[in-house]
Amino acid sequence: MVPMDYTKNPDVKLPLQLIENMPELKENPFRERIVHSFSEDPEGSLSFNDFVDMFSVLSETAPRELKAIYAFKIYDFNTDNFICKSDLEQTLNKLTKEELTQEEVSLVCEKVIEEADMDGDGKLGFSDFENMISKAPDFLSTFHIRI
Ligand SMILES: [Ca+2]
Ligand SMILES: [Ca+2]
Repeated sequence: MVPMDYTKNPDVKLPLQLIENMPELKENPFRERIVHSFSEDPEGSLSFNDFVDMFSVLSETAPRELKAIYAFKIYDFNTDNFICKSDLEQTLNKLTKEELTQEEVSLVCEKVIEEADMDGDGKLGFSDFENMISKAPDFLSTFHIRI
């Protein structure tokens, strides 16, 4: 889909469906969220630059801070710039492949928020989130692409 001649700066868009099915992403439970976090349109298609950005952040050598920023965007399902209990529940359901009961998921999420919520507003802003991932580095392992 990408033309060989890139000199005229063509407007190439890669559709979400094509990207999701790439071998690097298709096993990732967050693939749709990941692609949407880098996309500038509601359909989730990526321009060539978006595509390059996505793989830079996903690469093992990307700085931790950058991964944290995108992890926050990816886990913020309703895009209100906070990670609330329902965002965490959706995250956990994906991470555990829905092996936990809803009650267990709910309890774990309450516990996570209780421990990470430094300013006590009941939800996680970015600095709360950074605090959480420093205690539970597994949250960033989503970004390890399997090749
Ligand atoms: Ca949210
Ligand atoms: Ca908070």
